[in-house]
Order: sequence, then C-alpha cells, then structure tokens
Amino acid sequence: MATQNSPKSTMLFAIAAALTIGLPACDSTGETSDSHDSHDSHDSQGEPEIETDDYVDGLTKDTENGMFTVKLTSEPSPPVKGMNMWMLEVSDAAGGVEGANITVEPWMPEHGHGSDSQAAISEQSAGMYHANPVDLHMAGVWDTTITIEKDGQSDSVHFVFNIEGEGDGHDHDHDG
Ligand SMILES: [Cu+2]
Repeated sequence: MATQNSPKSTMLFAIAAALTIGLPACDSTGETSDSHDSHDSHDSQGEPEIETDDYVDGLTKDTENGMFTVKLTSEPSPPVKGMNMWMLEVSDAAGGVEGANITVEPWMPEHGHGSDSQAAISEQSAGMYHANPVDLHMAGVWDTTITIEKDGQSDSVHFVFNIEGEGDGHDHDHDG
C-alpha cells in the first residue's frame, strides 16, 4: 500500500501550536483575584477620594471642635518620605498652650496602616512642640492626626499630605 503524507501529523502540529498560543491568555484570566489585595492606586497623584492639604511652612488649622489652633512647619520642608521633624505651635484664645499632652499619629488611609515609629513630643517653649520623628515611610497619602489634651479636654486636627517618592506606594516595608 502506498503511504501518503500523513494529514494527521500536520493536524497535531496545528493543535499544539494553537495550545501554545492559547496558554498565556488562559493564565491571565486566573489573575483577577489577585487585584483585590493589591493597592488600587497606580497613580498617587490626583486622588479624587482623599482631600489633601497643600503644604506650606506654618500651615495653620483649627482643631475639630475649635478648642485649639495648630500651626505646623515640617523639617524637611515640605515633608518627605522617611523621617521628618514637625514643629507644632499650639494656641487657643488665650495664647500659647503650655504643658499639653500631644500625640501625632500618621496613617495611610489607602493602605490601612500607620507609621513604624512613634513620634516623641517635646515642648521647646510655651506652646511650641516638636514631634520627632514623624516617620512617613512610604510614598502616598498620609493622614496625620494630631491630638491635643489639656486640663482633661482634648481635641484633634488632621493634616493630610501626599508624600512623593519612589515606588508609588507599592513598596510596603512593614518591619515590626
Ligand atoms: Cu502604605
């Protein structure tokens, strides 16, 4: 019997080629569940949902219940990714607020985590406090709550800054 060029082998080759081409497409469909856990902000510029403050030296805000006024200056200026020292001038209607109990708590609302370091507060002069370090260890939006307690009453204010830097906030390095 005469043997023809087998059409079967040609067909197998075609199927194999089709499978090879098809594989990457199949793989990528399985990746969708991963996006749930990752950061949803590929561009930390122009976040529509979180209102940020434009930093200036001596940026001044009233606390939420109007008890105090806080004037903030950062060193370096503007605040950077990493360690900062914040100078806080706290006053009320009577002037500088002495001997207040102050906490400074940075928080990344987009990532749901705080700072690696606890800012130590020291009063330099009447109503003038230094918070050091204010550790903003990632690029992105940091919402820092400053709470001032004096004579058993407390009030707080938020300073929200978009911290620039490498990584676009994707490099979480949580030690501790
Ligand atoms: Cu983060």
